[in-house]
Amino acid sequence: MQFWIFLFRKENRMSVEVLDSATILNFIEDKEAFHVSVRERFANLDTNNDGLLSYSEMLKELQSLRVFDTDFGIDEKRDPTELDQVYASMFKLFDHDSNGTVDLQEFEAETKRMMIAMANGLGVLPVQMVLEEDSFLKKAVDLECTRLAAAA
Ligand SMILES: [Ca+2]
Ligand SMILES: [Ca+2]
Repeated sequence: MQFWIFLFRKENRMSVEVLDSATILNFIEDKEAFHVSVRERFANLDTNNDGLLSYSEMLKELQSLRVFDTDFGIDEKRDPTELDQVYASMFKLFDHDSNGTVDLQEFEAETKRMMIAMANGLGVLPVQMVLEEDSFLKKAVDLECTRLAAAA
């Protein structure tokens, strides 16, 4: 099963942005910008500062995200048990070596994989999306804007 995460939360500021696959791929290819964003989010999630994300630390993040998956379409209402299973499977996706915690390397690798999958799904036609201010996708859009401004 393939999960797509669109990072937006009700309490955060949002904006509507237009993006296409190139916007996302350029962001990932800008290794420094991508790494800094990933590290920032990781640090926010790692509430006990041990350099690892436990299931409960990740759960808070996962619960605040809307989960889209390609099998069921957009934003299906699910019962809590089913959601727990979705969160557990998502945690396993991140925990590559199955040791019960997600380290920065695993977090970055999986975030990158998901964003590439998202870019492939978007294709070349730009789409409008509602993005949370501090989401990875918004950062990708901001970077693209800076790039375009610099080229102009
Ligand atoms: Ca931790
Ligand atoms: Ca691990």
